[in-house]
Amino acid sequence: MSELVPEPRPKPAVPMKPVSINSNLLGYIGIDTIIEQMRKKTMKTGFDFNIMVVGQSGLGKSTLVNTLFKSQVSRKASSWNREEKIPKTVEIKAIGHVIEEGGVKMKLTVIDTPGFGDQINNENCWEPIEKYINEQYEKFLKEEVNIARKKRIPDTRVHCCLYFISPTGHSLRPLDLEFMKHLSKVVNIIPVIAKADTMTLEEKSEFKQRVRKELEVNGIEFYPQKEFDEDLEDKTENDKIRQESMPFAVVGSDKEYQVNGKRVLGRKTPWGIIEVENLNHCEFALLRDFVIRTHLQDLKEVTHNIHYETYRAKRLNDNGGLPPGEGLLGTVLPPVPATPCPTAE
Ligand SMILES: Nc1nc2c(ncn2[C@@H]2O[C@H](COP(=O)(O)OP(=O)(O)O)[C@@H](O)[C@H]2O)c(=O)[nH]1
Ligand SMILES: [Mg+2]
Repeated sequence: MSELVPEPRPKPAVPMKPVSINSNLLGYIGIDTIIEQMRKKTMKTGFDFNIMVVGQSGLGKSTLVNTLFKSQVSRKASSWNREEKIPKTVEIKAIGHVIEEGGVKMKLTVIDTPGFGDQINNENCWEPIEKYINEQYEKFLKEEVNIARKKRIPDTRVHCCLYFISPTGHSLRPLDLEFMKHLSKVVNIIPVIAKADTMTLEEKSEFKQRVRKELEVNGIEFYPQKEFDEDLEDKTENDKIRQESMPFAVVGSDKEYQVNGKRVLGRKTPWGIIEVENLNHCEFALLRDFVIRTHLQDLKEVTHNIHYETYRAKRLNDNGGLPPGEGLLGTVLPPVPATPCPTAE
């Protein structure tokens, strides 16, 4: 009997080291080059990422949008130069910006919303926000069921919703609880404590603890949701975030000051400058890193696989299994395949 000799394999375009003993024995297949292939694809096409800011009027939502665009996220994007005073936000408004780093393009869109809770009757005041979120799912679904569907569907779905909490030091308002309860069913909610510079360190730490407790008691699932931890590593990492970091206490500003010879984003007070991106001063940089550096892909996946999927299933059920759209009823259409979450769109 002749000995089994592994066939010579074509040399991979990107040589990578075999990772396990098994692959050593069988010869190198090149499965691990998928990472490089995905990287190249993402570099070519780029990706969309959409953040929404929601909360009571005057909590600094519009300021934080500017902070995000002016901070290190987009220093590389030279065209951002919004110096004018922020007007009161009166409608839902999306501000988009293409940011490029290391050859990868991200189209970051921040959706600014008008404050709520100012009216005498605040009943159902989450409806316009929920409507906007669902409209984006509907747009995506319509594109998906289209016979001649685009190779890459533009993604306007809200991947993460920053919910601004007033720095009262007291309990959450019933309206906050109601609002988050409704929204957490349709979108990834990340609670943040606004204007953290108005609290002392002790107040901040106590308030963070209290908010966590109240969210738990009221059964509000914020992101990263426990039930979607995929393995022990996820669980350990996310437990720490859920039990210690949340809700991030942030400070926003779009003004720059000179500190130790460096220009920094900050708020000038009679006692000194609060540096927005300094971790000793507030948790803005922590929040930004959490959303962009460590959890961006997961936020996109949970949006696609959980929130969008729930919407899609409900929509198709309501329509007797047929894709949505009045004109489509009664027409023979191909089945709607569930698309995998686009890693490299
Ligand atoms: N102390 C403090 N004031 C802030 C902060 N962020 C924004 N502001 C101020 O709060 C006011 C309302 O801000 P704005 O961004 O329009 O709030 P929005 O209604 O939530 O969009 C403005 O005067 C801001 O300068 C912050 O982090 N700390
Ligand atoms: Mg505003």
